[in-house]
Amino acid sequence: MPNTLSEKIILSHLADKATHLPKAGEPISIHIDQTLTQDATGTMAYLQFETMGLSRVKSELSVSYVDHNTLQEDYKNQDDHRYLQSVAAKYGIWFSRAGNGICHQVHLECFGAPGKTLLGADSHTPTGGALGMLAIGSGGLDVALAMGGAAFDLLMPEIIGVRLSGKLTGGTSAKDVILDLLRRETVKGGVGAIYEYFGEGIAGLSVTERASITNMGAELGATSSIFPSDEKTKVFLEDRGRGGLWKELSADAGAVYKRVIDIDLSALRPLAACPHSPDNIKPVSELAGLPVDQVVIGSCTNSSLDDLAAVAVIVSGKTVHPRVSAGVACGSRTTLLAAEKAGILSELLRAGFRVLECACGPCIGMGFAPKSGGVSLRTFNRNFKGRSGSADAGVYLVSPQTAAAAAISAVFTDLAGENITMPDTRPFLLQSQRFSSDMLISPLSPEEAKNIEIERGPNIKPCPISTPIADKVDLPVLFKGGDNISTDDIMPAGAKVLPFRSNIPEISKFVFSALSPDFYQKAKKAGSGLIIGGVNYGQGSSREHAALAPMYLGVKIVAAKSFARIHKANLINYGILPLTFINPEDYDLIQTDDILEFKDLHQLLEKKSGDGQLEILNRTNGKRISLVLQAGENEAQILRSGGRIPHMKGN
Ligand code: MIC
Ligand code: SF4
Repeated sequence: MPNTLSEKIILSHLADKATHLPKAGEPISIHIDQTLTQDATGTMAYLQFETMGLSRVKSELSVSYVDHNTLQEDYKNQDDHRYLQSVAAKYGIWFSRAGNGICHQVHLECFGAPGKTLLGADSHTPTGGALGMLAIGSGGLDVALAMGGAAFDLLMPEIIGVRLSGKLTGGTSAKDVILDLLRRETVKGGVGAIYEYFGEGIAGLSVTERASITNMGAELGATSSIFPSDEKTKVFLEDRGRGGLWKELSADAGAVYKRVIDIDLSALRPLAACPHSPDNIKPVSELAGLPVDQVVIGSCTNSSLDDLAAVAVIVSGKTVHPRVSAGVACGSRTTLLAAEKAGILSELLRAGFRVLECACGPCIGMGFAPKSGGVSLRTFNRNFKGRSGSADAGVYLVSPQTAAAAAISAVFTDLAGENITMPDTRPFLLQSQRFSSDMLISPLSPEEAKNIEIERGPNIKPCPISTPIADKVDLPVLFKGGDNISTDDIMPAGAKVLPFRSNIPEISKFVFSALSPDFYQKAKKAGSGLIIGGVNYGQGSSREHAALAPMYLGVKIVAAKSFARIHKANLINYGILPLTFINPEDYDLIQTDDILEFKDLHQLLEKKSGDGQLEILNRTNGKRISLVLQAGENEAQILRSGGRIPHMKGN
């Protein structure tokens, strides 16, 4: 039976060696070769790993990156970095120092390998799919378990084929491919799916262009995205001194996809994701002339050397418009060094770009916020309301080319059809590769690691543990949200909140702070409660704090029309029941502050062999509502124990 590339990698990594391919939607467990964490999710992940009592990680390769919390307004960020560095030294983990770059870019450059599985505590981990690896984002606890040697549980994804034909034309870029897909598929179109790219059009895309596409597959809600490993992959790996890892990988001839989406690259035109969602897509031609206040190049989506080169070519000899504030945050230090050698960096500086450090920076609201009510064009992947740091700013997600044109003209400018001649950047990249390992600290030998003391600053607090839910509970509705509530809505990021990522009692004060400023007080007063959501509840980031902090505040249940994959797994890991409305219109029968009565919950969680259905009563209006627990038997047991950690302790 011919298989897709994703199926082949899954088959070779199934924990229970099966000869047949699992059906889409069936629970599967896969062996994880590599893991990654970043500093904002890593502290909790390693606190959990420490409790496992192992002397060393069991994964083939694990890397701990520092790229999110690098503002260091006070001791907190640095304390976290030191904690992470000492944990890496103690447990056999690579450590990428602050300033070395964004986890996904550095991992692509230094560690990613075709055919491997990668589990990362960051939703954009699928960036690695550009190298033909199966890279999946998850909560930190799942990564901790994978470092401990456990297989990763997920539902067998549907494999959606994306057939690329033709060639990108002047003014368009790989970013427009993924924006076009977001236009067609929406932010929930990929839940439970892997997007697998094939067709003659892929040969024209470099690995870093492919990485812009696989990176932003996260915005489709997809489990992952993947490209074949071909000649372009070989060149990429050889240029980085890792050619020995290359192997050719693609789908078998005649492989069957759930469905196939056709994209003709030659027909694409520049696109923009308009405020406040990555799937709110418009052609740049429709926005042409709209004034722009800020332009930022960077993030894990678009900060390769060729992205910077495209910007430099467009702004060459010109100056950033006086009405525009322009910045560039390079994805990796090696790329920045290459940009310096190629004269790209000096061209950007000359034009008036402000050079930020090689980190997530403005993408996660860590500085460089736009002006009030400003229009910001960013080459990033997310534009949720308020994420930039200015609540009323309008953030548009665009290609480096579109961003560069706006930087000099101060208006949206459609570059479709423009002849942009790109320089050959490869020699400069090759010159800089020898620096790539300078800021990576390799794992210590088990002997050396024995003497390492973990450094624990005062802001690092233990991970709280939840208690099992009672059989019968009356819960007040603490918050009711609409469709596509993001984890940024639930647990905001930004310079003010991120320093508390290793301190759940403190960070919990910010839960729903933008949408429901009194949430914290209300939850504290009630002692326990539930949240109501619409479709795709918990979309966006992998931050388990969006489950952990509500759990800490007593949230026992989230009832929604549907859930985003990673957030649902995080809810289960922390003992919060994710229940789905059987009739979506029942959502209208519940309002904030209503009291809902839940009965026979233990039966629901113990039997689970049943259909998982539950009828509840809204005591405030007397209406009955039907909900279902869509979870496997193992997940139901985890919930019965009050979460994964108490479950493991119980076993
Ligand atoms: C994001 O882009 O939202 C983040 C910040 O990288 C998150 C991780 C986090 O919240 O720490 C993600 O994408 O998972
Ligand atoms: Fe960092 Fe932004 Fe990428 Fe998240 S999306 S990893 S915050 S650059």
